Amino acid sequence: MLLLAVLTGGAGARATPQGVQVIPKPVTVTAGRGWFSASSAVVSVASATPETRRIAADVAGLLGGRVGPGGNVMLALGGPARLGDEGYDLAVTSRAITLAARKPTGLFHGVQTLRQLLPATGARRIPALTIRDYPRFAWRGAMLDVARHFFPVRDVKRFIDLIALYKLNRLHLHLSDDQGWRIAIRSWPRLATHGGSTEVGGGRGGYYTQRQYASIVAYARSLYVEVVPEIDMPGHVHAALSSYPKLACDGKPSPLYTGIDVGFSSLCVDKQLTYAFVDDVVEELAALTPGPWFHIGGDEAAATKPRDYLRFIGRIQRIVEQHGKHVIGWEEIGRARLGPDTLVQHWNLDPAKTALSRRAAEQGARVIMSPAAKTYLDMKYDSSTTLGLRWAGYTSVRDAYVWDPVRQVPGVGARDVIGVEAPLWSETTRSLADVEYLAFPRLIGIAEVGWSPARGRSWAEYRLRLAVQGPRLAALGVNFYRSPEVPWR
Ligand code: IFG
Repeated sequence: MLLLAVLTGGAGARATPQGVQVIPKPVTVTAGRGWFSASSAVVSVASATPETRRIAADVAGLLGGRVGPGGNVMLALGGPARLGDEGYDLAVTSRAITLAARKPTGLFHGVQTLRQLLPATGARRIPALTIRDYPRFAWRGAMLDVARHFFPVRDVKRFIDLIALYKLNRLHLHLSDDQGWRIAIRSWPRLATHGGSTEVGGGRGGYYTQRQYASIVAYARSLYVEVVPEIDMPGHVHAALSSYPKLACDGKPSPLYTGIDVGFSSLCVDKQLTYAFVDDVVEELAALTPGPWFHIGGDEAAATKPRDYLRFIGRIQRIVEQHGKHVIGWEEIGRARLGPDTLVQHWNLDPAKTALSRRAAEQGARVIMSPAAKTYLDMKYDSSTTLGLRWAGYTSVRDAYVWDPVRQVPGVGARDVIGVEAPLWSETTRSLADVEYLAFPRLIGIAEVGWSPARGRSWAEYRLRLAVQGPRLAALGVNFYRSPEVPWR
């Protein structure tokens, strides 16, 4: 037993049976005997609702079987409180599969595990085992910057498909910035028609109609991903000012901007019009967003006087709350007095700025960890990476995996951290292929950081499991970076 304990990374750790290479690593995996042959699968659901029936149909599709009564694959709602809303119990024997969870979300996550227990190619069979699994953090997200470069609906839905495979449950859409405004607002139509008409490098840009945005939100929800919209304020607003010069303090018209500088634009804090504008935008976007959060940005407001920044952030928090949403902001909003249930997003390298996450936590806010040196997917992998930036340093596949969210910012500990999120800023990514190259495989490791227990996680063990994802990503046509750090299968 001692030898086994040593081999499996610590006394009492359960052996991960050979061949179980799931990412995120489940909380407990116990090997069984034999294999379940998927060819004879009939999937039944004990607590039939439209939602659980849809999941049953997904499982039938996955196993190449059919849905029917009295089957050998049983889905059921129920289970111990320990599973929470997102966890599941999975049992596979040579004769049957049972998957139980307290909520459909948990069943969905169990299905993602089943997907990975089936080989990418070859015999449709699953090793007998039992798994009890549930996430360490509630917030496990990715951010797509659709403002610097615009990505059409089909690209966003493809990105959602991929993040859902790894049990991520939040998609933060960075919908506005200096270079583009990407969501139609009926009461301020030029925001999209003018503000969305170009992008970094001068391309044709684009924007989502409200119907298209609603379809992205609905699609994400069908994969148990909640969309978080961001309208970045008071900085990062040049596209809005170019669309409506009266929003600028000097009221002067300005051409659209297609470069990649930051920190040069600001809404006019002194004008009442500014708050009417914010109220109209938040009202329309909040009505299209069933999720409880609205991200107000708040980063890099170098063109806003500090005193004005505090006043502005104070006022727009109330506007967001009046429209029934909880505020999220980049950690700079920690300078202001924060309302209840606020989330702040840590990203900076500079300790003077990361201290703002601590100040926010001291006010009761919870922190989404997006440390730039670990999670910024637009950072180059290494000097050979043509895409991406490097202001936060090179970020290898290993760098994106070997970190703990509760040990990043002094004074921001386990009780303050709600989870993790990996931003992909699109200054240098012009296509979905570019996005996939920078996001994969680093986003897979960040998904494990957000889901799996800290104890027992190690790069030496993880990189072998990641290697097995290679054929799966290839089969899905994902343009992932075959990092030399990983012994790809
Ligand atoms: N910082 C800016 C982003 C983007 C990024 C690129 C934040 C919160 C650098 N703000 O990250 O708009 O330009 O890596």
